[in-house]
Amino acid sequence: MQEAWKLIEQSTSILLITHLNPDADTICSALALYPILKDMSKKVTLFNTEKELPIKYNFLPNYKKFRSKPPSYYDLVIAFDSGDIKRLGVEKFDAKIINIDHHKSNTNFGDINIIDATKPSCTLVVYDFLLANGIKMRRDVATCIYTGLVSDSDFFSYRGVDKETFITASSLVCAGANPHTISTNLKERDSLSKIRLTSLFLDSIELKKNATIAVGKVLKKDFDVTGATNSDSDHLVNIIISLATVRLAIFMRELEDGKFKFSLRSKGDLDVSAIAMIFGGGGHKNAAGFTAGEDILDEIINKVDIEDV
Ligand SMILES: [Mn+2]
Repeated sequence: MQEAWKLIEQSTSILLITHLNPDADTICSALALYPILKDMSKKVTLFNTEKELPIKYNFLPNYKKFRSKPPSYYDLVIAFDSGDIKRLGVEKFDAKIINIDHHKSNTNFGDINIIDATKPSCTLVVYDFLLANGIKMRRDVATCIYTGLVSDSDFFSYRGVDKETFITASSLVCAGANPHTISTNLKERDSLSKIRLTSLFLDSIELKKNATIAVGKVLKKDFDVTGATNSDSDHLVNIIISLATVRLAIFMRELEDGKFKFSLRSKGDLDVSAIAMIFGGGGHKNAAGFTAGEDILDEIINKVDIEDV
């Protein structure tokens, strides 16, 4: 962490890069570091390859400063919440990379890698990074770190949330993060399009292997009909893992090229990041994803060994 800080101090123009289909965690990790680097008089670009970012995060400080084009010159890249370099949507960088993440499957693609798979969010790795380098917590930074935390842990419910998490959350609230405001912004700003997409998804659900596996999907045309955006489908996999008998949930979203983005969720010891890695993806033990053709669905269902419930 000190080495990475030194690298930041030596740099003049820094690219903060977030992953494809950005979620609150990747966005908030970059936004947490942004004002700190600006205070150090660095030139800083908040970057995501996507032209239109999810509107629901626009309550976050500096969110509108995100750009979809990198500057012509930068001498340091900091990547957030991305298990591999591919997920950033950029082939190659002409500068050193600091890789900050919490995915167990991280490929250590950076020149410096700050990976802590015990953390429930990447923003908490950023939190440790700031504290390790003597940065005092402040309201705008705490708001971003707290938002990434509650979003990625589904409000303190996933694996990796422990005593330490609550101590950190408490210090973030002390620094000015407002749990109610953040929660309202994350949970109560949905579009009707999202609810209509959810309805189409519910009709697609199928149960397999004695109802231990649930599969549901949304097609390109479902987005066209409802007007929903990609991020409007982020919650769908959680609906099917909520079924009592289900131990593996498979959500499929059709992409422009006809392939599918697979999102997997599991309960207990079933390690879905291992499954995702077979197909070139990655993630966490109970939440992972990858991209592939529809035909590999049967392969997963046949391969996965789930004893009868
Ligand atoms: Mn994350």
